[in-house]
This record gives sequence, C-alpha cells and structure tokens, in this order.
Amino acid sequence: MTAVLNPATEEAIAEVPGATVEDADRAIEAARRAFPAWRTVAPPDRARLLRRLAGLVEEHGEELARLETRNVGKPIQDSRGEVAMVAEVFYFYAGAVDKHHGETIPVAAGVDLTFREPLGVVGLIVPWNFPIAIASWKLGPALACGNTVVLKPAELTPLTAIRLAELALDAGLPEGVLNVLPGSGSVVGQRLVEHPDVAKIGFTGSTEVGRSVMAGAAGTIKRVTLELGGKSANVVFADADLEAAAAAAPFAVFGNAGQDCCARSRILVERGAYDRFVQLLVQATTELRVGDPEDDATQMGPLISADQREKVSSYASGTVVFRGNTPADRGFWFPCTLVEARNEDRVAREEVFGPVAALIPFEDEDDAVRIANDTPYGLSGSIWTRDGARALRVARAVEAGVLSVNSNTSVRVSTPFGGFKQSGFGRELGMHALEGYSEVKNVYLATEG
Ligand code: TXE
Repeated sequence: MTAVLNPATEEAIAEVPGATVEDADRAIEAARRAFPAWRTVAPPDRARLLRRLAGLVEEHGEELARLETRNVGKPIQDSRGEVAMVAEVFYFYAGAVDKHHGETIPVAAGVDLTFREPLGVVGLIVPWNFPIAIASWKLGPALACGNTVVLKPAELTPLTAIRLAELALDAGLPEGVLNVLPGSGSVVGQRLVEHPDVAKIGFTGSTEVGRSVMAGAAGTIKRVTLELGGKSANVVFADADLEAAAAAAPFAVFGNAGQDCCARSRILVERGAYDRFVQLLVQATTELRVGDPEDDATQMGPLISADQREKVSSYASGTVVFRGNTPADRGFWFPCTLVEARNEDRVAREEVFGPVAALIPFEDEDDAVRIANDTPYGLSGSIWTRDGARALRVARAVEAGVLSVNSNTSVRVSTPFGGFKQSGFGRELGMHALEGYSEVKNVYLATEG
C-alpha cells in the first residue's frame, strides 16, 4: 500500500495498492481478451459509449475536480477547467470514430483501399502534473480507434484515473477495455514497455524516462509516442503590447506551480523594452494569488512533493529580481521566483518544473530566434509583437511543435500538440492523435481476369 498525499497539507488522503508485475500481466491479458470484441463494435455504438463517458465526466465534474485538487495541489478553478476538457476530449473522439477514413488510390488493373486498423493493447503511462487531462488525451484516440488500454497513472497521483475507470464501466464500456493499474514506473511501467502483447506505449513524462521507454520498446518494435520535457521561450519584442505580455507571462510559467511541460520558463525580452517589461512583470507576479488550492480565488498552489521542492530550490539562485510569498503552513510550497540569467546558465537550460523563470535580454530578431532555439527541447513557446509578418517569420523559425502569437496558450482539444527535438515525437489531440493509435493497412484487389 502506498499513501497518497495532499501536497497542500502533507496529509495522507488515500492508500493505494501498488501493482506487481503479475498484476500488470493480468491487466494486459484482460485488455488482450477484450480487444477482438471492442474493435468490432459498430462505429456509432463505440461513439455512443464515448459520449456517455463524456457525459458522466461532466456529471461528476465537481467530484473529479475536488479529487484532482486534493491529490495534485492545483487550484480548484484549474482542476474544473481540466475536468471540463476531459469531457470535451471524449466528445471530440466520439465524433472522430467515423471520420477517420481510409482512401481509395488509383492503380492499374484493380482497386486499392486503405484501412485504419487498431493496434491492439496499448500501454498509456502518464505523469502527475495533469493526471486526468493527460490520461484523456491518450484514452480518447486510443479507444476511438478500437484499441483496448492499460493506463498507468503516476505513483503520486492515481486517484482520478481510478475514478475514471469506474465511470467508464458505468458508461457501458465492456470489462477489460479500459484498465487502470496504479504502480511504480520501474515495475508496472517497465512491464508495459517490455510486454510482447502491448503494441504501443503512449508516454508523457521526463525526457530521461522517455529515453528508457524508447530503448525498452525496441525489443518488441513497439510503437511509441513521447511527450517529454520542455524549456520554452516566451519571446517579447519591443513593439509588443508590453502591458498585455507582462500581465499574461506569470500564468505561462507559474501556472500549475510551473509543473507544466509547456511552461514558458525562459522569458526573452528585446533589450530596448527590457527594464519596462521587467517592472510590469514583477508587478503582475506580485498580484498572483498563492494559497489554499481549494479556495476559488487561488491561482497557484504548492509543488507536488518534498522531492520536487528540493529539486526546484536548486535553480532559484543567481540574480533574483523577485521572490514571492507562500503560506507558512505545512505543504510543499515554493515562491514565484524571477531570476536574470544567460541562456548558458543551468536555470535556462534544464526543465525546472517549478515556479522559477529565467529573464534573458536579446538584441534583435535573429538573436531572439538563436536563443529560443539554443536548447535541446522543442515543445512550445510564445511570440509577442504587433508586427504580423515578424510573428509569422519567428513562428516558422522557432524549432518547437506548439507556438502561440500574442497569447501563451498551447493546448486545444481540436489542434495537434507535441514536440520537436528532445521534447518527443508524435502528436496528441485533434485528428492528428488518431495516427498514433492506428496502423494503415493497404489492400489491393485485382479486377481484371
Ligand atoms: O517523471 P517520470 P517524474 C519532468 C519534470 C519533473 C521530472 C521528474 O522535469 O521534475 O520529469 O518527474 C513512469 N518505465 N516531467 O519523476 O519519472 C512514472 O511512474 C516506464 C516532465 O514524475 O518521467 C510516471 O507514470 N515508466 C513531464 C511517468 O513515467 C516509467 C511530466 C512519468 O514519470 C519508468 C512529468 C520506467 N522505467 C515530469 N519510470 C512533462 N513534460 O509533462 C517512471 N515511469
């Protein structure tokens, strides 16, 4: 049994058994047995089941949001938004079931058809920062394509995934289609990666573990999609609406207490606007409400664990321009911190995964692109400017999978999400995600005697 903690109070809120290798094998076997029937469910019926699941998530929205907030320490308003997104994801993929078409291709002496076949049993391994949301991004397309799944939540945050599996049964998904297996990465995760009956791993987590997932999958030529770390740049040009950019920037890096793969944790500012922007940013950060995650007004909660706090604190050094306050009570609190840095510094190179932002000045457009790309990661980023042509030029030049102009939002249910470089590969969300959970089959029929 593992105690599950509330990061805001350090109190145990549940005890969850850690699955063994034998449990993993049993879950994979249950998914394998459920696959033939699930793949042949008529498309409108599969869509109906996913819609019912979406409806149950909506009905239980407040319950799921409270559970997520207590387990992750994230502000309740964020949890409500994420749970609403989970329902939207299942509605989207319910609608996608019969819109993921094959083709007919002109060929000589016959007819050529393609089919989108499900892969079989897929293993989904998710992290603790957006537990139910990231689980849904993988479950939606996996189930819509006709796969069965074994989902492994992160050790620290299994509660909403366990509840979601119950709701899936209530929605009428057959036994064995969606299996949730709480347990450790090195036991259950590793077994999913190596098991010959698992056709694919959909993974979100650290680049380091992603690397080992990729290596482990090689043994059985498993398909993998990897959504890994980030070190995204928020690029602010002097011609931007500085007030708007500064007002938005704290949420882009301190949202979810910085535990976000899309965190714009490098804030690049054109030198001519640097002093003014920093002044505005400090003001905006001061106003961020840090405190009890269950309070509707809270905008930032604690970190996930004592270990994470220790890791994050190792980055909060150098020239600190601002350090915020935190509650004095128990809980894994860490203050919003702004540091001036060079792009070579550790705080600007490594994923902090906490509320620490590096402020870096740049000289001109070329310099901004050079610094933005001088990182092994390539997940996300923002460009703030009033010059539309420049916005597009820079967006094309930045090596990242998800960019926004005059905004810091990265994630929408209907649009592709994923990284370049060591931020991983494969795309989640939108119709693009279906590619990662199906295989193209080509069939040629001779029509001439
Ligand atoms: O991630 P892990 P952790 C980054 C972030 C954070 C750091 C560590 O920088 O500080 O990673 O977090 C499972 N085989 N991100 O330790 O270990 C594990 O059980 C198979 C970025 O939580 O990568 C969990 O379910 N699976 C990130 C999942 O992998 C294994 C989100 C992620 O855990 C495994 C989270 C193994 N050998 C952390 N070892 C993002 N970019 O969103 C572990 N796991």
